[in-house]
Amino acid sequence: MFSSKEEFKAAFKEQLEDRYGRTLETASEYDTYRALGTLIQEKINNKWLHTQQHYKRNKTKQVFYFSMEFLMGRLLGNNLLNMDVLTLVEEGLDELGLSLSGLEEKESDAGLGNGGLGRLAACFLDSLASLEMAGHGYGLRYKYGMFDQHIIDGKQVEFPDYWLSKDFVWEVRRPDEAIEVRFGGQVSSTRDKEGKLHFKYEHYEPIQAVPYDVPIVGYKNETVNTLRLWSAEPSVGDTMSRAEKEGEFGHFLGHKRSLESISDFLYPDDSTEDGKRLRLKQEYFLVSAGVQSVVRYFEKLGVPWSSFPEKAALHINDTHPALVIPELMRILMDEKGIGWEEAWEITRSSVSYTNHTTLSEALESWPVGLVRSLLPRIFMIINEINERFCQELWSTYPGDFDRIADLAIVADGQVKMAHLSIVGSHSINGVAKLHTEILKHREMKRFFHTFPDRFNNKTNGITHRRWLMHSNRKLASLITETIGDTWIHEPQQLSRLMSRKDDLSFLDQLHDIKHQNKVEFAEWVQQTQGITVNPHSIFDVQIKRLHGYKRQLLNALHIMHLYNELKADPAMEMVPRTFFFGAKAAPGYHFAKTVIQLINRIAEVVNNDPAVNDYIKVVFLPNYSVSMAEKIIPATNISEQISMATKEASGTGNMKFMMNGAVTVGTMDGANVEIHDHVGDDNIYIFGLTSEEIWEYYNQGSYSSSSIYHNDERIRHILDELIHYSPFSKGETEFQAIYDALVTYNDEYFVLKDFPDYLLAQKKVSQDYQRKRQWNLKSLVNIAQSGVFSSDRTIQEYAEEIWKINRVGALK
Ligand code: 26V
Repeated sequence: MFSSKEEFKAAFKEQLEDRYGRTLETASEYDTYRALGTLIQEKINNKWLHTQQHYKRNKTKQVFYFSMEFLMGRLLGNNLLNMDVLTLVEEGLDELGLSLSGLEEKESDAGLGNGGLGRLAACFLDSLASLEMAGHGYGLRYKYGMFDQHIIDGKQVEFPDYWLSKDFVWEVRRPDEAIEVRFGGQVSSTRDKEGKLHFKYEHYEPIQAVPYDVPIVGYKNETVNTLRLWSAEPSVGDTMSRAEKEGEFGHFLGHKRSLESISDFLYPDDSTEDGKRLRLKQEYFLVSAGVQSVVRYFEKLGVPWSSFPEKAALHINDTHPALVIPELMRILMDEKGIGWEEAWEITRSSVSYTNHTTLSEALESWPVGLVRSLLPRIFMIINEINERFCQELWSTYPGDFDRIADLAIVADGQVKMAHLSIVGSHSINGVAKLHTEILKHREMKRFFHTFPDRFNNKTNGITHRRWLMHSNRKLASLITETIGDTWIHEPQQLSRLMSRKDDLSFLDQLHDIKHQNKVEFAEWVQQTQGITVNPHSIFDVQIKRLHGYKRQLLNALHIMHLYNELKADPAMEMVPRTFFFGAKAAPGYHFAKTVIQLINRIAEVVNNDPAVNDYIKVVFLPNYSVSMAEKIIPATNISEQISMATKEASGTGNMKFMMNGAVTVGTMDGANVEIHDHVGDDNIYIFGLTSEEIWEYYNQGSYSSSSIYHNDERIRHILDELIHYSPFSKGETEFQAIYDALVTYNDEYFVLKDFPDYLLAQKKVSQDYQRKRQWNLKSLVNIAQSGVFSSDRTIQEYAEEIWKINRVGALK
């Protein structure tokens, strides 16, 4: 790398001049960002090449993590950190009169994901490389990532995120490794002399999948893995012949456009599955390109097919890439001549599946007609998998029609992707203990009964390199000064901070860092939003997708209640609080959009009322993203994790906040349960119904939100303000839908039921926050106990128990 600052500065200037034709004086900030990025990329390339060679030479088993989403965020800072040149580069730039953080802001966020599932994939890649494990990501190179959210007149408006309009300096296009993916057409079969069936696939539409590789740099080691993003392009031969046949350039261009559209954009809806043809095309495009490239690599190793599972693990991130199963079967049988039984054994032993949601509306199923016409051969294979599976069930549970219909992969004219994923893999995991228990004993109960050994838990994690070392450098330095740096490689060593629990000066230092982070964040809010916030107020933050079950509405109703209280009693004592929200709603999710509108209306009312705005402020931060999360999390006091119990599979934001010393207000849901186990009752504010209580209400059918409305004066007051004339409704009817959901349609997510308990928890927060020492101790305990939520722990578990891979060890 660079042996000194001087060497770096010289190389940097040379890069700027030779590659971009600019000098320090004439370069724009973007030029300097690009020069720095490409310079670092060149340094990475060497390690990248060596890592690949090492894997090949040693025939190392490799993990291929198939995911429709990789929410990478920015890579510059992370790569500098992992290459161990962050400080050197920062100081070098400083001497040249440039600020690293300024340059970092020039990089666009790679927002190729919706939320938790996509960000988890990104954290996993960082951990795999940092643990010196051979694991790569396979995804799509969407031209447009997650939409840009603007708030106009208090409402969400979506704009396309053309993130590639600026060069993505980290990618390397590899046209020579392009792969053909086939859609449509017909399949015919013939029998040879031995009676073996052969399938012929004709009249299909070929599309080229061109890989763009992004290096994934391990922390201070020699490992550089690959995130391979596939982009759709017309197949050259096919377009030439079409142009000739049709003799018309216009047709040719139209055709080219329609092919390329496959990797055009990320579907921005993570709440409902709506069976769009283009989405299925995207899924198969990723899967087919990915599996073919794995097979191509495997064949070069020159080992027998039966050892495929010892050389490759194919992991599917939710059911979106579940077609990996029939695609691998197709290649093994149709292209490599392997018989069904052996192909099935190889496939099942190689594939593993993570489930990320139990929400039935998000479970994927595809109409049979669509799968058959778009993927005729794949459909035949899925049917055969289904037939054989149902036969097996019949011999285990003879006559149990109900069970077989319930478990079938193809039923009611639909292909059920979760069923395909379970039947075709050797491991199925949930993402937090509670979630896995719900899968085993409720949502997938019958499958668990059939395949008990396949189910296991892998509680999610987050990379402490991005989410602590890079985003909160002051805190990371204090930790290292206090307990040394072993925690960096073994994050569970953070628990050694507990030895400082009675050390007042240490607790003060923690407090000071939090305060400085709040001041910096407040400045950013002032500059970007034009809102003045008081850094001495409690920073109370809810940042995540907007969804009914996540209950941003509960938070909003709490603020309305505080407002009402302060208006009724201006002398009321209140600890000042600033409520921050960041949330995108799926474009077609009207209810979620109405909640965004309500939050913005509350902000308008509260922030403009001098009678309250010394005590309460509300800030809706538009266009929440990975890089915004990195700014706000270090400045947070209260982490809102208030989903209705049973609904949030895990949550990972909860872990990021904890690691940065925020205290959680949360329900016993997802990984909150495990956070509570680790920090204990005194260091988390748990409220609300438990999962058991919720099931009890379901069983009894005994929940009545309207009786709560009628009996709780506070709730009635707030809800009436939504529909009658009030500062919040301004006499308009837009919030009627919220009132109806809560009162008329019996409050699907138990918002009203949990409201009183939530209020009590928040009261306690305000009281406790004033006792500075105790509060700092809570913050300390959260940091000290957060090590277990590093994705390094999660990845070690996947590696040992699912993928059966080891650390590769130092590459030389
Ligand atoms: C769902 C769908 C439905 C079909 C159409 C496209 C689409 C795209 C994304 C999704 C994702 C829903 C699943 C998800 O993001 N789950 C979240 O996963 C996190 C990581 O495991 C976990 O922490 C969150 O609790 C869980 O909601």
